[in-house]
Amino acid sequence: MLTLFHAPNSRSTSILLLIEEMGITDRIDVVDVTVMRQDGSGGPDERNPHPEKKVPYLTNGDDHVRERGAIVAYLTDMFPEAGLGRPVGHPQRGKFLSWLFYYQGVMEPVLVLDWAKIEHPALHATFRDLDAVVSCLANALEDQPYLLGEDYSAVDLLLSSPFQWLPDATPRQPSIQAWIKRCANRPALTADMERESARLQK
Ligand SMILES: N[C@@H](CCC(=O)N[C@@H](CS)C(=O)NCC(=O)O)C(=O)O
Repeated sequence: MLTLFHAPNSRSTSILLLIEEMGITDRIDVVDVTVMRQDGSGGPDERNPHPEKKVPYLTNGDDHVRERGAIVAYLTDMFPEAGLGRPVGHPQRGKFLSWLFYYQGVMEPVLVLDWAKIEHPALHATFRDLDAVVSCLANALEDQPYLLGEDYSAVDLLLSSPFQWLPDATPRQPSIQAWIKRCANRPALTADMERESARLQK
């Protein structure tokens, strides 16, 4: 059985949203855990098997998956019929994986460094900067509504997620703003928020 270790209003919320989008809520057991929050509240939860007590963390029997990009790849590969991934053999498999790894390896570090106002030539040489991330998104969205073309996919969900949380970080480019809005207007997002608030009230 698949189990997702989740903390409300955190990075694992995007995985909850993915599960909702994929229509696989009945295939995954969600366990709410506490995590150490950046404001000092919360704390590590003994029930969370993540080696650093972070979320999200997905287990499948003895196997486990950490990092959202990996969890997205794992679930979309496991449930290809949901249509949100690009399985092995699909002509967009490379683009799909590239966006997932770009998010994890470049985009999120750049967003955090920019938010923390940290600059260094070595960081720039490795990751470039926010302008480069914004151009990368703008180029992809120049003549198509979603990162992979006409259809929404799990990479749209993951790469738009930081802007749902940090609206102030939203780039000014109209194509990016329209894309973020399209991703935010998904019915699954409303359903996901309702589920999340129901869990919080329990
Ligand atoms: N790179 C990881 C980041 C996971 C992460 O940092 N999650 C935060 C919640 S937003 C967490 O669990 N923090 C608790 C801690 O640092 O102890 C991913 O994208 O999955």
